[in-house]
This record gives sequence, C-alpha cells and structure tokens, in this order.
Amino acid sequence: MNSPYNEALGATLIERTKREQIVAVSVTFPGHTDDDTEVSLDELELLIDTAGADVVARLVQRRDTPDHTWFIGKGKAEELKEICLAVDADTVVFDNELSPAQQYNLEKLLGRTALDRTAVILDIFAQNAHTLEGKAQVELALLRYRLPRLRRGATARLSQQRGGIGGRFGSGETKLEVDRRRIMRRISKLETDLKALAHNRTLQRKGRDRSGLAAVTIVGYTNAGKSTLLNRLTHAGVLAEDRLFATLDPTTRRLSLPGGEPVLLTDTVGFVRRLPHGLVEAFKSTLEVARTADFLVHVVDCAAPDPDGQIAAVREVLGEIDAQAVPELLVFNKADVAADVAAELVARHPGSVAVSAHTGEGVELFLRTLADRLRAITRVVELLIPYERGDVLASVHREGEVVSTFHGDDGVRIRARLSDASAGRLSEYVVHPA
Ligand SMILES: Nc1nc2c(ncn2[C@@H]2O[C@H](COP(=O)(O)OP(=O)(O)OP(=O)(O)O)[C@@H](O)[C@H]2O)c(=O)[nH]1
Ligand SMILES: [Mg+2]
Repeated sequence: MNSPYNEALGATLIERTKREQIVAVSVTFPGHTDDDTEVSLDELELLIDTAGADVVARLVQRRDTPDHTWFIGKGKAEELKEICLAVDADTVVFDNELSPAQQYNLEKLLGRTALDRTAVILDIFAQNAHTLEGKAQVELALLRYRLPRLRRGATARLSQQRGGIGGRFGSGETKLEVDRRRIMRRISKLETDLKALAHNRTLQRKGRDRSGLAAVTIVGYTNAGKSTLLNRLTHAGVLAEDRLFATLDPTTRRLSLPGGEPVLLTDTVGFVRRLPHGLVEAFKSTLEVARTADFLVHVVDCAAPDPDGQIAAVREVLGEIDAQAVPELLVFNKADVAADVAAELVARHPGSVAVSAHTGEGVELFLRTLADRLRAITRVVELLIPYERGDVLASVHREGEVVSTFHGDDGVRIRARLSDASAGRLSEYVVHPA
C-alpha cells in the first residue's frame, strides 16, 4: 500500500497501526482489599502493554462470589458494554480467571472479545519464546487453554478485528470436531517431544553433576533484575529489558566465587502473581532448574510497589514446582533507586543482602554471602581411599576442600568438606559421615 501524500502538510504520512484498545475489569472478593485489586490491575496493565495493547478504561466491582454467567453482575456487565462503546474498545480483559462459558457469554453480550489474565500472559510467553523447547512449552499451554474454548461456528460473531490479543485468544468459531481432534493430536505430539527434550536435559544434568559444581539458580518475580545480575556476574550477554517475561529460556554460566570455588549459575523464567497453572505445568522442564538446584538466589525488586507480595508470589510458585525446600538467599535488587526500601527489607529479612545489579553496588558482599551459605550446606566427611584409587583421591581434591590427610596401612584416610551430591557419589569410600 502506498503511503498517502498529504497536500496541506506537504508530507507523506506513514500510517500508524492502532494498538488494540482494552478495557480492564477486576472483582474484589472478600479477604482482599481495594488496594490489592488496584495493585493487581496496575500489573495487568503492564502485562497488556507488554503484549502490545493499551488499557483505555478500568472497571472494578466488589462481590462475594463470581456470577455464574458473567463473572461480574448482570448490571455491571451492561455497564461494561456501555463503557466499551464509549471508548471504542476492541477487547475486554478480566484480571480474574474466566471459565470458557463466562468468556463466551460475555463476548455475546459485549460484541467484542473477552479475555482473562491467563490469556495475556500466554500471549507474552508466545511472543518471547525462542528455543525449540520454549516454543513447544508455550504452544502446549496455548492449545490446552484453547481446547475447552472451541465453539461451533454458527453464532453470529463479533464485529471486529481479528488481530491483537483478542484475535489470538477470543473463543473462535471452528469446524468443531475436526479442530478438536487436530488440537488433541498436536497436544499429544508436543507432550512426547517435550518428554524427549526433558530426558536430554536430565542427561545433561547428570553430566554436570559429575563435574561436582554446585548448581545455583536465580529465581524471582518477573523484571526483578535476574538477567541483569547474571550479566553483571558472568558477562553472559543475556537480554535484560524493562519488559515482563523478557527471559523464558534458561541460561547457565560458570561463576567463580570469592575463595575460588566455581559454581554453575542459571538465569531462568520469572514468576508473576496468579501465574496460570497450565503454564507452570507446561514449563515444568524449564522450571526443573529451580527444583534441582543446590541453592536458589531469590532476586527481589525493591522499587516494585509491593516487594513482600512479590516474594510471597514467588514462593507460591516454588511450592507448586516442589522447590520450596531448596535453600534460598534473598537478594534485594535495584538498591540504587530504592536505597531506603532495600535497607528496610534487609533489616526485616535476616541473612539477606541488598545489591544493585545495575551499578554493582553490594555485589561483592552478595558473592561472599553466597559462598558462605554454600559452604554451610556442605559437610565434612571422612573417607578411606585405597592407594590404587588415585582417580578417587583426585576427585575428592577437585570437588571438595581437604581438611586433613593420613596415610594408613589400608589406604589414604582423608577428612574433606564435600557437597551432599559429592558425598553421595563417593559414599562407598565414606567411613565416617560427620
Ligand atoms: N535501577 C536499576 N535497574 C535495574 C537493576 N537491575 C535491573 N534493572 C532493570 O530492570 C529491568 C529488568 O531487568 P532484567 O534483568 O531483564 O529482569 P529479569 O528479572 O531478568 O526479568 P524477566 O526476564 O523479564 O523476568 C531492566 O530494565 C533492567 O535494566 C538495578 O539494580 N537497578
Ligand atoms: Mg530475565
């Protein structure tokens, strides 16, 4: 298409594509305050912006329970329709999870696409997945989301645009049975592929375990500065951006701690409040790096509106993936822009540290603390190694810190500080676990 030349301005106008206009809706249920709702809506607005659309109006309601048909009350739904017309919205997005039926009923009433927070998060993930595994995981989550939302094509449908988040996620009209079967086949293919990829990852991890290095995984809320911290420490060159879910695929780098012992440091996908369960499920193999880590570095953004809420949300997801027992060091980041908050948080969370991944401030203390904490999760064991097993002796020296050596009749008696993993591997030589 040729760009139109505007005579009056004497210029060729570049057509601007209009961003999708969205009305955001949320319901406050008992046990939550209006403030909670606003914080969550602010975050939804960020998520929507990241997905490439604009929130042009917000609507909130207080209810005891969701309405079965509309989620909000019937009167409120009518009000929502008026607002959509007034602001010429393309799509409405609920901050709460809609059932397929509620989504469909709302779309019929409003004459435009109705979505929930889950769809927006899925959409961002879909845009940010780059590796084979990341893409397969996202596609799996998308299809599982879409399957119960397929509708027969008879209903007269929505005026509108088919682009944007709305176009990608609205309940679509389809040749129902054909599509359902096709989607189910694709889901089982993706499940098989992902299992194979996860198996490869396990093999890689076994190889890594043999290296004897402690595995440290950086976890935290999305946009907390995890990738920036990895970059600062290892010059990994990972994409770090003021954008939610910039990282989906894990990156591992070797890092030498003060005192010399190297560890493997991994940066991975961030978490968010109400991270859709289906997504956690689909990202299981990516999230393994948190569950199987020897240690977690939990990065928290001090400049965020509610750091404690973010810590709680991260811990909730860690619980969901069975990683709650992995020892954790809380690292309060962005201290350069929120020094007071950082100091207050460190005071309230014993053993935590404050850093700025951006300026490097506090990073040395963080590394020393990490080295100390890692040392504390190692233990001193006594081993008896036959003289002919020079290879075993060498691996004790490589993997641990030798405390004392005694040459006896039956072999070398060694006391060494070893990680649980190394001690386990060498268990046949262990004579005295301390
Ligand atoms: N002022 C300041 N900004 C920071 C600091 N660390 C990170 N940032 C900024 O915060 C934004 C997010 O940083 P990332 O490192 O991408 O955050 P992340 O936790 O990896 O985020 P996701 O991968 O999207 O979950 C970027 O704009 C960074 O420049 C810091 O210490 N101070
Ligand atoms: Mg990142």
